[in-house]
Amino acid sequence: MFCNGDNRPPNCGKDCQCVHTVDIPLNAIVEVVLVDEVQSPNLSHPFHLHGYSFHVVGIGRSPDQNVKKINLKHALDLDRKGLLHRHFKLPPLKDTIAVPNNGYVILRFRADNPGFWLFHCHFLFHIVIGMNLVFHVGTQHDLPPVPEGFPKCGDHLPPIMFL
Ligand SMILES: [Cu+2]
Repeated sequence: MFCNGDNRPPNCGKDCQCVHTVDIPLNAIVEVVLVDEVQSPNLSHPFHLHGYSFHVVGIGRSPDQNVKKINLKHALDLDRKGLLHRHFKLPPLKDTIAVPNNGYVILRFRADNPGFWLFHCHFLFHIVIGMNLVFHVGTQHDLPPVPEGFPKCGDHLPPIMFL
């Protein structure tokens, strides 16, 4: 079952388990804003993207000293006020970035590599509780053809022996 923040499978229930996918058109410019809403002291989630390097155009904590804990709503409010700054002069190119504890990070990349790409926190104990999703870039039509002789499901099963 596939899902995302706006769509859950019907009758999936409270503990819904589904593959979180975000569909992205091929060659789109993608901006991702990660916000650390559930702060643990001294823990910054190292987010890793497969298939791409991304530009880190923004990183930081809330400039509002009265805000003790950042959340998505606060980050969006800051962005509407122009207070989530983006730096476009030589932004570092990375495939992993630590989201600052009680902070945010803003990434951008051009989606020019079609396929299904995992985007996840690199702590295994966070992967298993769902801190990951799949960027689905392009369509099946955009994928290169499968090489001739490429193994298929079942190719590596041992032969059934008849006595
Ligand atoms: Cu994490």
